[in-house]
Amino acid sequence: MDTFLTNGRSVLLAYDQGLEHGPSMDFTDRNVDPSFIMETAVKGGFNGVILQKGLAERYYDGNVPLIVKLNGRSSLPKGEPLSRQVCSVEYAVSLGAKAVGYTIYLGSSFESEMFAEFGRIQEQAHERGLPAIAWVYPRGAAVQNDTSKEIVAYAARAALELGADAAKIKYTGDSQSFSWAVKSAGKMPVFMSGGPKAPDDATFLAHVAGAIKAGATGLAVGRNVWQNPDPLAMAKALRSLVIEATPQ
Ligand code: FBP
Repeated sequence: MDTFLTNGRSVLLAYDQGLEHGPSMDFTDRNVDPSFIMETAVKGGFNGVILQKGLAERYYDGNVPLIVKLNGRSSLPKGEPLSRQVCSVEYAVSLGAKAVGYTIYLGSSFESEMFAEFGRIQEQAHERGLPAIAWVYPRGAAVQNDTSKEIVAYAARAALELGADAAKIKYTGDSQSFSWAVKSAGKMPVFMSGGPKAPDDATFLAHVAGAIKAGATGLAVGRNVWQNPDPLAMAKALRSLVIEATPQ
């Protein structure tokens, strides 16, 4: 994970929502353009940018480390969530990826398929010297509350035991309960997922500060940056909280 760290911490820019949610849900005339996101990633000093392979093929310019998401789904099918592999590790490497990402819906009746696929991907990534980052999102009829202390810690632990090099998990809402998830992750770095845009910057920054206080390595955030009227100002605030506050 060293490629993605500054002072042992990291702020990653996520931009795979076009497939996950559809453009009308999240995008404006400005942020629907992947070139705008690439520019934000570089000018904002992000430690990495997360793209699906189609965006990486057409827009990745090599100016910020790349993480290619290897699986994906749309928001259209209802029922138990399953996200299958759509890009190989080898192809991600050919696009310039320095890490690969994969979403596991913990608790879905299809979780075993995602466990198995991630297991293969993790081994293939390690053979090529790349970290495999797991997005672990508890979801499906078996999950009552996807941000409870217990379920977020379960997500972190599942990632550790499945061999992830880092896990991206949802914030529980407070630092103390999130610290249980960080503890459950052992030596594996934990990244806080951004989530829908917070009502104001202060609310989001308080969550970020809480996650860092709890021991998170950083965050992988999308909407709270590129839906902000001033994405570079938000990037600066995030770097200051996550990276520049870190003791050398
Ligand atoms: P955001 O910061 O915009 O929430 O991005 C993080 C992310 O994990 C994306 O990588 C992914 O597309 C999206 O959230 C998934 O969101 P959802 O919780 O709706 O599945």
